Amino acid sequence: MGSVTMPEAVLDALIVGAGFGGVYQLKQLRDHDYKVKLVDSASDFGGVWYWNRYPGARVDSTVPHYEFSDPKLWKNWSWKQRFPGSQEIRDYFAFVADEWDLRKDAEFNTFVSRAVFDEQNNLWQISSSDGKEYTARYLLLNTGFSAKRHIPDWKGIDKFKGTWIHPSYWPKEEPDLRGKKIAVIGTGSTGVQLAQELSQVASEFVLFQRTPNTALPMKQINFTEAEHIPPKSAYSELFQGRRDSFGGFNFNFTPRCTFEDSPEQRQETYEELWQHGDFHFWLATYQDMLFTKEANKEAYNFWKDKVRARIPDPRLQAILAPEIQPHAFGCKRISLENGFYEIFSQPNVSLVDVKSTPIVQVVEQGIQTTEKVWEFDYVVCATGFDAVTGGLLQMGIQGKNGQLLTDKWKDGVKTHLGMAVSGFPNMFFTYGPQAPTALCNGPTCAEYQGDFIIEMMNHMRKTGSQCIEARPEAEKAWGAEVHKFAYSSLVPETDSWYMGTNIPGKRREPLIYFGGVPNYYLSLESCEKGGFAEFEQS
Ligand code: N01
Repeated sequence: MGSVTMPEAVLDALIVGAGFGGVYQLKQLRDHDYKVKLVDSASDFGGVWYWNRYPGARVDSTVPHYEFSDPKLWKNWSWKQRFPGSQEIRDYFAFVADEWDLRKDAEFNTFVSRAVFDEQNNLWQISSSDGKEYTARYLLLNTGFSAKRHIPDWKGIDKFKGTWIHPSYWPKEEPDLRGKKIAVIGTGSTGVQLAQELSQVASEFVLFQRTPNTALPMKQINFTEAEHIPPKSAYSELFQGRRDSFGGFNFNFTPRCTFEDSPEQRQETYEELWQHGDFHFWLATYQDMLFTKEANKEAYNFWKDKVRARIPDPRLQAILAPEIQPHAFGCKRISLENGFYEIFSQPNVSLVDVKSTPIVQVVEQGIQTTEKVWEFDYVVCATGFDAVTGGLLQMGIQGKNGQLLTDKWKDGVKTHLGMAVSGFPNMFFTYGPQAPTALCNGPTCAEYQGDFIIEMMNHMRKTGSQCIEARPEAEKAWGAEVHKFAYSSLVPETDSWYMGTNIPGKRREPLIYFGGVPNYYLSLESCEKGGFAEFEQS
């Protein structure tokens, strides 16, 4: 490493996490001659897709945006569907691991339980829960936003005689669910996908909903060998275009405000977005939809009418698509559905509105609400994650002066560029708090943030420096930027994991950078061009 020599056992970087972020960094850092190792608590590559094996699990970002931009990969890989299922994504990761020859530098079944910064030597001392030790100049955390599951502390879960499952711990040996009584609690992306599948095999299927999802039609497409959409000849341009799109895809908000159009034009625009499927009715709609209540309500009303037309029972209409808007449309994660609203017309399906009949406790036979005891063989608890920060905070990270990351963030998350923290030198994370994260297509974020980290490490190697740390004033300015974008929108008014409100007691604050990929990209670029002066280097 330039003028700095390190003992043989010391790594230039330890990467934690084998999803898109970690895999990209492993490949790139090795190509730049860094000594690097990747660890993950799972048994293979895939990150969140290693864990998400529940029936119906599929990505709701389209390919080819949802893959790496390296032509060596995409020229030799063809997807079967526009929105691939989780097994196909795991197959993709296996293919990438072979093509990029990643396995020799990966250690699995390794959960990082402690990481301490050694100020004397500017090195991270990292240990795993099974006693392995690593020493690395850089600690690169790619643990994603859903590494820590959330199960509400209902009384009696241990008393349930059936099988209780959190979907991201889906049993590897597939349970035989045919003819069983099954509950799904939660109507996030996971709950919606599970409901679509499990309602087809269960003798009785019950969905427990607290908040309606405002799901949009996915419009899945099956590809054939001959018809891969878009054609591969368009890929290079398409990958290039991701940086100009708010969500890191290839589309942007319609550059008009809702009421600039006549009612007829508006209906036409909405209809077109609707027919396109994907996230177009959310992230390609009128540019004021996420910012003004009237525009937001107009979009909600269109959604509500479309959905109600698919639900014959007025009682179910009122729960699934209420007359009064339940929250700002699009300010809580929207799912893409495939026949979700039709399942409620099946005789074996019930919907429980837990706002009017809350869950009281779990009992031997199933779930007791204020109304009755529901009996089940299986309860799938799709209640989400201690999202965005939980995965980082569970690793016992200790920076300068013995400060724990949990203490640093106890009065609110502080980062620079959503990737670094003052007081925690040589530590960078991707797809975490105060970055576009959940609003950005995963591989786009993995590549842009990964490139920034690699440029930063190259810069350090060139200058012969060993320690890089976000300046407190840069961190403060970034926090202000994150808040500025969030509070100009309707997002902070809406309860969701974007604001940390899904976890009882968690601080309410914007966890995501809402400025969009183009603005974020400019911030990274300007930091790089300025010689990383927003960071103290020594
Ligand atoms: O989790 P969630 P998820 N009593 O937090 C309910 C990504 N993902 O696993 O809305 C009753 O969204 C909770 O209710 P409410 C994606 O980014 C992607 O579904 O808080 N209900 C909610 O309905 C996604 O956003 C894909 O009122 C309770 C549900 O549980 C993120 O992961 C697939 C409750 C939790 O929903 C997380 O999704 C899967 C309680 N005490 C996941 N506590 C794809 O790409 C919580 N709930 C398709």
